[in-house]
Amino acid sequence: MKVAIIFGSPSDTPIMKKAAQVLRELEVDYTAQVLSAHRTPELLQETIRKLESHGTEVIIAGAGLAAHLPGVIASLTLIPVIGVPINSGGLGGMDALLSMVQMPRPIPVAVVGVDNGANAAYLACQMLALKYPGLQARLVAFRAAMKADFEENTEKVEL
Ligand code: RP5
Repeated sequence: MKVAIIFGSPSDTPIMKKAAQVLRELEVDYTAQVLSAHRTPELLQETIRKLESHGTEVIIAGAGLAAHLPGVIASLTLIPVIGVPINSGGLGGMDALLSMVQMPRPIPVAVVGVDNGANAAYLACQMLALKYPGLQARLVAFRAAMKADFEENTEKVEL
């Protein structure tokens, strides 16, 4: 099982690191690269062809500002694309969020919250868990640990 993380600029790195960390924790192989829909359009197209031939199953694409990267990727492939809208200044991430979530039919992009690289990875893992029982078991264990941790911490709350 393979996830490709693509993001539009080195300045997006801190947000996309959160996705990579979750994938590592859940033992999912991933590749990561910086590619731009407007700065390197030909290379982006070439890369998507390569990712398809290498068996990539989900793409996580992060971008800020006009944030057309996930939509352009989705137009080039049938691999599901999860967009991470990034707050790169300007409109505080609302620009990127609306750009991704407002993809015209029939080219959808699944979108997580602004700067929420971790959630993009969790969603990618849940998609892959439909096919990979080992990953499904890891997600079940992760959810159980999260619940126990939450219950333990909420018991300790004092006002
Ligand atoms: C987008 O423009 C990138 O995804 C980044 O979020 C934003 C700013 O890019 P830089 O000017 O920092 O390279 O394409």
